[in-house]
Amino acid sequence: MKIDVIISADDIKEEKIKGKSVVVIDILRATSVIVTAINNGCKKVIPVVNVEEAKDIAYKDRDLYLLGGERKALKIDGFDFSNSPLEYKADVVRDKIVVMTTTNGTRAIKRSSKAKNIIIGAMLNAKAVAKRLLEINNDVVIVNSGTYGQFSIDDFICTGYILSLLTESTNVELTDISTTALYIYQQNNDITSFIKYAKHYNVIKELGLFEDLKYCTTKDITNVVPEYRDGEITAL
Ligand code: 3SL
Ligand code: MG
Repeated sequence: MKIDVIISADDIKEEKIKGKSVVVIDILRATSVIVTAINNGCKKVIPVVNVEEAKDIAYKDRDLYLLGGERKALKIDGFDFSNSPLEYKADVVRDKIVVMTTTNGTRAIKRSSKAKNIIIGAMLNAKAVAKRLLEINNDVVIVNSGTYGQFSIDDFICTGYILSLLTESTNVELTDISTTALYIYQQNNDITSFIKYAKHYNVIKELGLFEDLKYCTTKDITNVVPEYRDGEITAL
């Protein structure tokens, strides 16, 4: 199994992901939201790029669809939820469809559409994601959503964690960037201390969202592995 890493949504190229199994990661906070919503019984998540597109879908049936996401890390006008995973509780998302637009995470998912499989990964479900990749047994590209086209430490350390799980269980061929992600994780097992260097960690902290940071950096609280297919994210 060959494993490569892409460092931001802007760096996704068709030739790098075509036929590969992609894992999209945006631990702060889009993929943590998706994993949480699906884990809490949401029927599906529809990621879209624009706010207007999201509203057009949701306004077809406001009882069924919920609008979630952010711009500049804040709730969007007229939306039901911000991009805080803690808002996506079972009593509000069960049997609903979440239409979601975020700055980096949902864009990374949409831009990965030429991959063979698109798995949604976070710290919250990292072990389950690694297990699924072993089952699929295809070459892997871990797409870090990054932040505004830039490399993001938070996504990279989660990538390192998934790589550590894969290398424990199978023979892998790593690119230099995959080796670096694995090494950084191995040297910084206490990810909570290391992640504090991430710019976006500090953006969320300045908004007072400490509980989001604590939650999004928690390892393996669920076995749910959401997959994006035909425009929708569901649990397999
Ligand atoms: O860019 C994204 O997709 C978001 O997850 C960013 S934020 O953490 O909600 O600001
Ligand atoms: Mg992010």
